[in-house]
Amino acid sequence: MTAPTLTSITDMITSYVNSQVQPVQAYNTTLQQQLAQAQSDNLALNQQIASLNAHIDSLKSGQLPLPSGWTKVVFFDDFNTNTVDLTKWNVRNNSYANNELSIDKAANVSCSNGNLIIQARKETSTVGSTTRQYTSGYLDTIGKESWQTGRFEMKAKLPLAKGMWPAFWLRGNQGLGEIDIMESVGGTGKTVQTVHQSTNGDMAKKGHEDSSTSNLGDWHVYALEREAGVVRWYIDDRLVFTVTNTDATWLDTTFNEPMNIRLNLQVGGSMPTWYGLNVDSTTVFPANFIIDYVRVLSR
Ligand SMILES: [Ca+2]
Repeated sequence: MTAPTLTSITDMITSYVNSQVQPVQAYNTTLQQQLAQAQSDNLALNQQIASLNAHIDSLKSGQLPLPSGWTKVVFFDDFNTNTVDLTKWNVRNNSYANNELSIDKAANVSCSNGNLIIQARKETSTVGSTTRQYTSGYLDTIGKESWQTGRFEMKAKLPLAKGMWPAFWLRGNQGLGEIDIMESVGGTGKTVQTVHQSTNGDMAKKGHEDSSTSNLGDWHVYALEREAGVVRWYIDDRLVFTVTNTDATWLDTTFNEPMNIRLNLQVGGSMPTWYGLNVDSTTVFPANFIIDYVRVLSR
């Protein structure tokens, strides 16, 4: 037997030490990576907490968060009242249009649990020589408040019953231009966004049909931004349609005046018929168009 040399003993010790140290170093590296990940996660969580706290503060103060670039609330109705605020809205009673099958009644417009409810009912109603089999509701801000530019928002649940025609729209105070922020026909699963040069006759229009929003019976925010030279439509902050004065040379001349807000629910009529989804015996009544809030923002 050969006696171990000093060199071989040193090699053995070095090898042994390395075998012990290397796993520790590897473990240390893993720990450093986990620490870095934890610090990153912590940073992200803190950012989320800060964002949620800001949201809670805004809710406590009665203000919804403002979208980027919009700094002032110039109109807001959260419908936290027992009845419709008549300083903000006109509620139509016994009005009707030729392109629908309902008569608008003030009794079909109410506030409950912080929401505005426009209810379509199957009931006979007569105004003058006109008798119809359905009633519904219509509000507007005519003569109260109007705006030429701004961001117009509504958070709402749409009625999905066949033949329902809820709408959130704008009309010029004097002219015949119309901007439909949101129209929908129950049963289509779609919303429609349109700007009309005129509602009288067959004049120009630009429109879009959006089918990318799932379950229109749940809460969604429908918004429209009108500024010089452009109109933008949003659903839940997703830009769905834009019209500029290059697309529509008549845009700025048509909407060169303040516009009032219209909110209504029609039963049957021209648009449901166009979709082949007019109201019929299978339509379930009552049907509710439920609105959490309406607001107008300025830059
Ligand atoms: Ca509300």
